[in-house]
Amino acid sequence: MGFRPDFLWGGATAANQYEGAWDVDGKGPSTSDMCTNGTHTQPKRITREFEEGTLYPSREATDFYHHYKEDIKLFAEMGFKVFRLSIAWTRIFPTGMETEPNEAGLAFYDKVFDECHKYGIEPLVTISHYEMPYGLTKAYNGWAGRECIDCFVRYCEVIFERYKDKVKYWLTFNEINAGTMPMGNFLSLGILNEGTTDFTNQVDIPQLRYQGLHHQFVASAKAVKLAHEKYPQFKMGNMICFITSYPYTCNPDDIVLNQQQMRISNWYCSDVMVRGEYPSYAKRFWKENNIEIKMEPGDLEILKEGTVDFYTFSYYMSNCISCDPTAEKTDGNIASGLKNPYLKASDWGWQIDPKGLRYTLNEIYDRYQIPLMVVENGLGARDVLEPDGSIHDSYRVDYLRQHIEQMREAVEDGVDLMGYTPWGCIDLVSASTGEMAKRYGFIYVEKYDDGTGSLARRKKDSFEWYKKVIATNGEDLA
Ligand code: BGP
Repeated sequence: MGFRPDFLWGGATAANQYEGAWDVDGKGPSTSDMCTNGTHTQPKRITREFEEGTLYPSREATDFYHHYKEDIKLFAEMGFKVFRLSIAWTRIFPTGMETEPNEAGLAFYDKVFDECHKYGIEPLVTISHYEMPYGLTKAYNGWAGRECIDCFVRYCEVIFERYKDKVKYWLTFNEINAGTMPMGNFLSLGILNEGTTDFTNQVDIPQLRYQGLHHQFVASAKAVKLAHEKYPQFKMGNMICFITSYPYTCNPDDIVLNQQQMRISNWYCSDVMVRGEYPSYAKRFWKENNIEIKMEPGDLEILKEGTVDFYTFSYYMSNCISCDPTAEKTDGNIASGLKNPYLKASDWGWQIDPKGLRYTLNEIYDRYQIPLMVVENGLGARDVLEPDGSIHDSYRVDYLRQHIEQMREAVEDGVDLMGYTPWGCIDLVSASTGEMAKRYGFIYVEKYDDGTGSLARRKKDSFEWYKKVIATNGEDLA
């Protein structure tokens, strides 16, 4: 027993947090380019126009655009079998509405994929990871507009055809279920309602969010169907931000409340994408929340025809759900939850729960029985760059070790697990706060919250550790 011999060890990144070069070679502004930086306590802002003198961390990020050769070489040195990255939609279609793609943008990813293959690294591509053309926000209020479906499908047609011999694994939308949470408005759906300024406190119209999600489901299913018909070698996946929650007590009210929470925030999207239809509980949820999904003839058929081949998810933390309004709260990934007295939390209040990963893998596999992949996991922490250039991140090694141990338990429980790509394998900008100080990487990048830094890369202690983990296929975690 143990991880399968062809287990896909690697790391994960996203264009909007890593690439930089936000206006280079014809790239258009994306939704993430409109976000300022923030901190744990000071929310980042969404600006409608660029403000002179304001720092936009995605603009330069950690500049993969000009460092891709160096970075992929370092990934290869760790022994990566797979590298998860996303394509910036705005490099290919700067406003999202062009009919012809931007050749310079396409050429960049050709070089990146060629570089990966040089080292035998398989790219795993997220088609839209927390960014879309800001032009689509201005024109249609993002995914609230049905027009985005055709724009997305056109984008997929172009990249599928261009990279058909270079990319086999594709994920349509990063953490698509972010759209079930208010923060997902701009982050994941490009919806910017009148009055929104703060990223963490957006003006929320659930009707628009769930309608936007419907459009994403249809767009995703169309892309999957196209891939299956034209490119049988492709493997198409969904991607869910899995926020495992537990009932705070055995009070049946807590149990039922938690079931509802798990359904809407975790299962709703994957039930559609894996089973090809809305779940039985959707109708009541829509009714009780005054949501009316407008569908066009053929939508339900498309959902049926475009189901994914494998299920991927991010897992960082868990939280608790209670009907007691006085229960103590804590922060978390995209949404906050209740404090679990049995768990410790990161400096950003995300509760660390390795066993929750085993539990989650089993729950997902029981439900769908298709191959799974953990495409994000990791510890956001403040690293210290020592005067001699070393970074001693034993806390990160502890976190990852405990999660890999629990993945192995899940494999022994019978879960079909394809691979593991820890988040931010090289330091990049935080999605929730826009900070550089919240680091996840095996590789440190000299870039700081005030926008300064040489962008030099340095190996952290976790680099050598992860290299050994991969070399032993997860046997040696010491
Ligand atoms: C996930 C996102 C990533 C990423 C990660 C860590 O939700 O898919 O884009 O950034 O979380 O979150 P943060 O950067 O907020 O620490």
